[in-house]
Amino acid sequence: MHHLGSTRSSLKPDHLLQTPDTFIRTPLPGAEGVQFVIHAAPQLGARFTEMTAEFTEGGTLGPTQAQRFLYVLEGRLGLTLGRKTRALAPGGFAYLPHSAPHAVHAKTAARAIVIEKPYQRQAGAARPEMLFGKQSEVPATPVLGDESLRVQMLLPDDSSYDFAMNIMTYDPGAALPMVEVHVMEHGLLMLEGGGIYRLGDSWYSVKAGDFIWMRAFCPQWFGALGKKPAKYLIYKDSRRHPLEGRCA
Ligand code: UGY
Ligand code: MN
Repeated sequence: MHHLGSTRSSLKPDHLLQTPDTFIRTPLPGAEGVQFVIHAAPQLGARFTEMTAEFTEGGTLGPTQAQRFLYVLEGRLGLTLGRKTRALAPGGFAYLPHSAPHAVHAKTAARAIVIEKPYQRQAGAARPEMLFGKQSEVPATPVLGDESLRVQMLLPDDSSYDFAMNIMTYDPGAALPMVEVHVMEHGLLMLEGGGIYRLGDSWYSVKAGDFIWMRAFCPQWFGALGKKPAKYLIYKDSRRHPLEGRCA
């Protein structure tokens, strides 16, 4: 089926909307039986990487020097940590601090979001701990008192961690209360439902499966449309001074 050159995907200096019809898969070193869709990377201007790892049954992913966050979208993964193995099913997630020895293997064909970021140390902050969880067990809090817009914080909100991973859920018709413009950058995967995303001076219809990258200070707003809630998984860097690492 030809799309005659049309797509909802769009790349602008301050954002990327990457829709599944434009995904290109690639193998990467350190993984066997895994194809990656790279959504965000330094080549784009991002200071982290975000990809979807598509595992065949038995596929493996080795360790990384950076911090790594895994979120299972489909299928079952096993995470080997020394002699222990942890199982991750859809909605299951893991945070692995930088250089944490581990390996991932697919118990079934599986898809997972993989985020990697070089760790920014902060004087006085404790080292971040390895962490595991299930999306369904993380409490949801109304955003600024709005019960129709809820946030689940998957990582602890303390200065050991230099990024946040949140799930935001919008009931149909719910919207961000303001256009946000902030120093943090975002990587966002639409998990369910859809709506309208404002990015810079552009408005896009977006739906489950779409990926969005927002550069620091990209004006952003979302309103949910349709008959079921819209849900997205969102990365943002956090709790570090903007000049950190930039002074000699
Ligand atoms: O936490 C955030 O910055 C979030 N509210 N941004 C967003 O959803 N685009
Ligand atoms: Mn934001």
